[in-house]
Amino acid sequence: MDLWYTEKQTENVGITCKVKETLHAEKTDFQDLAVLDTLQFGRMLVLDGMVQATLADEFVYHEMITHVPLFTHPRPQDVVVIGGGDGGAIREILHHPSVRSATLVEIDRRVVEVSRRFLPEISGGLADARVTVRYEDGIKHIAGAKGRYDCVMVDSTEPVGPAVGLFSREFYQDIYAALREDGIFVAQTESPFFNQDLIRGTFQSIREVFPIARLYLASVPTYPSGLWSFTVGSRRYDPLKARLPEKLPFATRYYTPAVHRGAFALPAFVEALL
Ligand code: AG3
Repeated sequence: MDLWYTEKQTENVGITCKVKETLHAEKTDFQDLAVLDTLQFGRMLVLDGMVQATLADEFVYHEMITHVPLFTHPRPQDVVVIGGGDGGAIREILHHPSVRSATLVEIDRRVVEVSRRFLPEISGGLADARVTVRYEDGIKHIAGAKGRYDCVMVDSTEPVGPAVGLFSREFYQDIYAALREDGIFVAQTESPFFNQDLIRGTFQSIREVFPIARLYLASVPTYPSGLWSFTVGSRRYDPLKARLPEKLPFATRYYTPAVHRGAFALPAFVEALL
């Protein structure tokens, strides 16, 4: 018998993958959580019916959410990830030699535990001595962390359920305050095809809070529409003017200095949202 999983991405569009095996499924205190083994994309983490990461394409998202801000900042030392319980962003952050602490603030402990068990390729970095995992509300953590971080990354789910507050202007203000005076922040901000109001709204708020606001893009096949956006808010360093190393100090599969620069070249319909 063939087994297929469909994520309904909008009212009228879905992505459907043939499933080899359902490795795990549960209802946590916060959301539905599942790990599927798919034929096309390998193991896949699904939260509330939405694909968060697959072994085949997670490198795009995790390299782009981390290396763009971390190579923009000349010497990032203390980094925090809000959400991101799969550990993919942490894995990439740890490649940066200047980083001395990487804190993961995940509200749902089960996402971390299940990722550790079924997705070690993604979550492996969580065992590193520089990493602290805190199971708490990211909004409260940021509100209580004045001037503590060089970089804040918001690696959230969509703005439904536990992640709603992570897309608010008040939260961006608290992030500004949680950063050192030259700190930089990045958030995943959804699809420019399907989430135009969200992109417009978050960009507007981030621009009101930070002196520098920039949007960039990357191609993630398993996310809605396949084209994904990230928004940077920065207190001093402009990711467009970053002095990037000619040769990276570690191996990557998507991020390169040329991709960094190119990711900020926006198609006209995206530019028009800002
Ligand atoms: N967080 C953003 C995933 C959003 C995908 N949306 C969807 N499938 N409808 C990814 C977290 C990875 N660490």
